[in-house]
Amino acid sequence: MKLYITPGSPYARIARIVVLEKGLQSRVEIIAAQTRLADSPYYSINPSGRVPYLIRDDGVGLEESAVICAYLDHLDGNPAFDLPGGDQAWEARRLEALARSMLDGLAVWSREILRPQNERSPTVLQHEAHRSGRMADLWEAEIGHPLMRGALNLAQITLACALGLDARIPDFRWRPGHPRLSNWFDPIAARLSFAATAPPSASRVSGAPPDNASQEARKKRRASERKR
Ligand SMILES: N[C@@H](CCC(=O)N[C@@H](CS)C(=O)NCC(=O)O)C(=O)O
Repeated sequence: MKLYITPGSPYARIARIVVLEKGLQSRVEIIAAQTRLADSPYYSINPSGRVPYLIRDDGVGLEESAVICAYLDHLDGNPAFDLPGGDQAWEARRLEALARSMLDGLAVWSREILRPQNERSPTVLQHEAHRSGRMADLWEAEIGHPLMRGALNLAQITLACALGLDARIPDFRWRPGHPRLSNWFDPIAARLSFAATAPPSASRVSGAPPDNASQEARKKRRASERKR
């Protein structure tokens, strides 16, 4: 199978984490796709141009991280990430939807800061910054839920991938004021599957326009190097 990803995509990261958690590394080849590029050769593989995208062994392609994760999880006939039984299923759905809602907002924010500075919308940036603050408050209250504490599930993976976007969004500083969320995140981020899929920081993203602050810092560094 082939799993198309980009190193910074949190949705692709969710699928990559499932590959590692399920021990599917030898069956799934991870391929970096070129997204958001006019005439990218990737569009002939996946016309939507989005990642993650899984090409199964029978050649059929699957979109959507949730669908891909469910498919990968069921390959061995022993799924680890299915919904729990009874009323807990609704709780699991509710929590996963909340995590995805936070992630969706952060994905918009991270996309916006990758645009050239003169194309970034201050309205969008502010809207997403405020949304992320409200969602961090909400999760500070929800993080004690038993489903967020027990065996790894998709709500936990999705929330951790959302919080991990602080590597890509310098202004997404969710830790202050959220000690319970912070304590929850650290051990999950230390898991092998999370550490191995951590996104590159925003400044290392190829083609990412440097923001004013880092441009200023770079100018100062060059000036002081010239003086030496
Ligand atoms: N709902 C989708 C979202 C996938 C998505 O938006 N992926 C982004 C990367 S984070 C993408 O491929 N963007 C490229 C584009 O929009 O052309 C999922 O869960 O897989």
